[in-house]
This record gives sequence, C-alpha cells and structure tokens, in this order.
Amino acid sequence: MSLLIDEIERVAKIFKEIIKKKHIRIYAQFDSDGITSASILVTTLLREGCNFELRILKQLNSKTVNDITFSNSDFLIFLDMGSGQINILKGIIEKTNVLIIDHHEPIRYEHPNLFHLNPILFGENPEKYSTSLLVFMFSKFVNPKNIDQIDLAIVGAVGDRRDEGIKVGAMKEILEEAENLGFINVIKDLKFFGWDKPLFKVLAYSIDPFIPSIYGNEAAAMQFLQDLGIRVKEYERWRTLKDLTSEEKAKIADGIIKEKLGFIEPSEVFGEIFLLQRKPEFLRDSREFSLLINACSRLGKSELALRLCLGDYSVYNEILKILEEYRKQIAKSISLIENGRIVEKENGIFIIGGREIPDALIGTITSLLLNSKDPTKPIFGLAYDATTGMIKISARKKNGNINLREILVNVVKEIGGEAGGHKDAAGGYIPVGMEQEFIERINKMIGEMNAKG
Ligand SMILES: [Mn+2]
Repeated sequence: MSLLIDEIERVAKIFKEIIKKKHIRIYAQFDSDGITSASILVTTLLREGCNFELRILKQLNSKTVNDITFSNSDFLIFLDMGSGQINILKGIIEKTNVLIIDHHEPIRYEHPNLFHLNPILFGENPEKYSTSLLVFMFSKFVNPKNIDQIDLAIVGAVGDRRDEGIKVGAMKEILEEAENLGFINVIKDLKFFGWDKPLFKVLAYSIDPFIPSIYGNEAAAMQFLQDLGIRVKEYERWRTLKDLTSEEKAKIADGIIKEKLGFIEPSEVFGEIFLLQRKPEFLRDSREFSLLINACSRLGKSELALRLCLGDYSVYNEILKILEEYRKQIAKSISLIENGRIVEKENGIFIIGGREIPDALIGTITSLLLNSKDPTKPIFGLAYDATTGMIKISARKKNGNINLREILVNVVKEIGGEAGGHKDAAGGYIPVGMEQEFIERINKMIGEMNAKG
C-alpha cells in the first residue's frame, strides 16, 4: 500500500467518527474536477446523515478567503484548492478543523487541526491524480457503498486530463473493480463524442481534440471530411460517428494528426474512452459529461452542474443551451485572438484577453491554443477579472523542463499578485497595468532558464 492511501484511510476513519458532531462547510473549486469532487462528498455526507453547507468558489485567494465564515465547531473542507493557499488559511486552521483534498503544489505546514491529503506530500506523482479520484478514495473508506461514485470520479479526472494515466497503483484496482461491477466500460475509439449527431458538426465543434482550421466552421469541417474521402451523407441522412467503419476512423485520425503537424499526440485523437454504464444515455460519455460541467461553471451556472452530478436530470435541457452559449463564446474568443490579441515572444506566447475574453474562459482558451501554436513555447493567457479587479493569468505548456508554477510565483514576487498550480498548468493574478511588465519579465526569465538548460 502507498503512504498516501494509508493516510486517506486514516483521515477517513477519524472523519467518520467526528462528523456527526460537526457542522461541515465544503468549499470546492468551480471546474469539472472541483464540482465532481463536491458531488461525491455531498453524497457521502448525505449517506452518513450529516449537516453540511457547500459553496463553489471560482478561486481561493486573499480576497475570497474573507468570505469564508465559520464557528469553532465547524469542520471546513477545501476541494481541488487549498494546498497552495495554506498561508491564507492559517488563520482558519488555528481556530478549527480543516481538511484539504487537493493535487496542486502544496505548501508544507503542520498543525493538529489540519488534515492535508495531497499526493505530492507523499512523494507521489500528482499527474496521476485528480481531486475527484482522491475524494472518491476517501469516500470509499468512509463507506464502501460509495463505490457507486466512481463515475463522477472519472468525470473529474477527465476534466483535468488525467484519464490517460490513471490506470496505475491503487486506481488500477479500483477501476477494475468498477468495471467488474458494471459501473464503467473502457473502449478504444476516436476521441470525439456526440454519437448520433452529424459527423461534420461533431468535428466542427470539438474542443478536444481541437482542430483550429475548422473550429466553428461547418463548411470547412465538411470539406475536411470530403478531402479525406469520407462521405458526409448517406442517402438523405447525415452520417454520424456510429456509421463510420474502422478504416474511416483511422483515416480521420490520420487526417487530424497531419492537419495539426505534430501539435497533437495520436493518443489525443484515438484512445481510451471511459463510458459510464449506470448514467443515462446522454451522460454516458465521461468527456461529454465533463464538458457540460465546465460549460456551466465557466458561464456562472455551477449550481446546475452540481444538480446534474447529483442526478437531477431535469436540468439537462437548460444545460444544453448553456453549452451552446459556451461554444459561441469560445469561437468569439478565438477569432479575437486570430485578429491580433496575441503576442509571440522568443520564449513564450501571450494572449491579451483584456476585458473581451472572459476571465472564466481564459484557462480553456489557453489550453486550446496549446494545441495549435509552437509546442516549444509556453502560452500565457491574460484577462481582466472583475471579482478581484486584477488580471487573471493562465499558463500552460506542452514540452520542456521549466516549471510554470515556479515562474509565476517568482514574477508575482517582483510585480505583485498571487500564483499557484502545477508544473505544466499554473495560474495567478497580477495588478492591472502590469501586463507589459509581466510579458517582458516572463520572456526574460524563461530565456535565462533555457540558457541554463
Ligand atoms: Mn483538479
């Protein structure tokens, strides 16, 4: 057994003993990993008959921490955030019990009131975990019944793009168990979803895989398929993913890999897909489920996503409308970028979102562009965030040894702000007006790091 799993088990047992005497307050990060984590925990607490409150936070920072109210008998839980913000949580930890379940780079801090579950603290690779998987393991120790939450755990992992590597260690056993119990089915296929929708539409609106040359352009998607020798229509009916032969699927995969000229791994186009066997048809594909959650969150409707996770399917039609709006906003942001809101320096690419690209979308957009720009350069998305009155930063990279979290932490030390995250995906805030300074300093810093090797 691993030290991490031992610790999850130990904390789960203590938790089970004391939770009935406590009022529990859950704070979860607003993306698909955070919301699935919150849902798993909500189900767990309901099964234990506990009192709790839940809030979804866009970001935990020195401003939003002030909104956290509690009394000394409360038990606070932070999901998919908190590890990197321990400094601002110390005041709370001094006064009451805090449980952090997270996989972002942690600050090491010990206190009798603090339970801190983070793979990095136990020498494990954080790339193998999402918070949803950690919360799931925790919940399973609280009550073995919670094995049925495996599907949400997978949706969260998919949202963080952790699905490629999760079949290792403890997760491998859990996934096999879930497969045997009929909760999930793992297949290999093209990584698109929308099995019954016209194929050209599926390609035109896919954001993962993302094909920039046809995104949002149905005519271009049709042309792309025709150029590959794939019929888009059969008699009077549009063909769908379901209609494709394996040869045609291979042609599409090859076509995309060629189109993207090495900007994409073959496994991002064709690979393992987790199907959720116990969910209704429209939520069966874990990637589609995850996209719906993200669309809701990014457009400020995380409560709908939460309801969907908890099994209230009456919200589905409303969520489909949100998804449409989400896609429109992404298409609009991408066209803004193509029309000049981007700066390419020697050592990095910078998206200048200003007030035009919504701060809630800047992370998504930055990730998308990572698949179509020079893969040797990290990308930094900048957008104005009205809630903090600061410029939000999202940083992503594909290759190279530099650590984006470290770089952002160093820069905000010089120009002000906050930063946290992972080596390959980090984020933060800088003061308004410091954008140019930020770009210059980042470009210089990465240049110096690359020179050192
Ligand atoms: Mn996460």
